Amino acid sequence: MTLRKILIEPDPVLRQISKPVIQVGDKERKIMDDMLETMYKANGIGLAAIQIGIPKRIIVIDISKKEEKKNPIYFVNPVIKNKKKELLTYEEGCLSVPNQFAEIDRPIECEVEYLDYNNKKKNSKFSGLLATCIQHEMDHLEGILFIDYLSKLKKTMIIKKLSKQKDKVDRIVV
Ligand code: GNR
Ligand code: NI
Repeated sequence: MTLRKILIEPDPVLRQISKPVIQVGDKERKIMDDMLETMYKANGIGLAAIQIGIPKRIIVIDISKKEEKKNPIYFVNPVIKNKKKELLTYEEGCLSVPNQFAEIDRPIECEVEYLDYNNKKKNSKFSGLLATCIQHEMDHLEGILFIDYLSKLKKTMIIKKLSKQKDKVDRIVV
């Protein structure tokens, strides 16, 4: 497994639309292994492949707590088949939008069709934090970040802050 670098907004790659995977094979499994390692290291509960610069429709999620057994879920080519009208408000964060948080409303439950780690077709229902997380990750596949749901002013302020931090880091590196 290889630790990958997580792209940070504003990075145009994060705005790309990810492409479907034809079949889940060893190449895709290696990407999922790397994504999971990278996500755990960053203390995240989900990661989309585009966040490590790979524009494929691949997501990994693990919402298990530190003291619990790890419980990774792998999603390839996920499609939402059904979602509840009822919404859940959750304070979201994103590894590509570091240290910024905002309350976002999303359907409290959703049914998702996807391919798993072994290329098996699955159809499962998810609710609560898991449903929120899946929808957050599926937005990444379309180049959407949670800050896109905020007011223009809030979004602009966050992007400005992140750009400044990035400038600083770049200067140190150079
Ligand atoms: O680690 C993460 N936490 C989180 C919290 C609330 C809603 C969504 C998330 S996903 C995020 C990791 C991430 O950026 N995934 O794309
Ligand atoms: Ni994210």
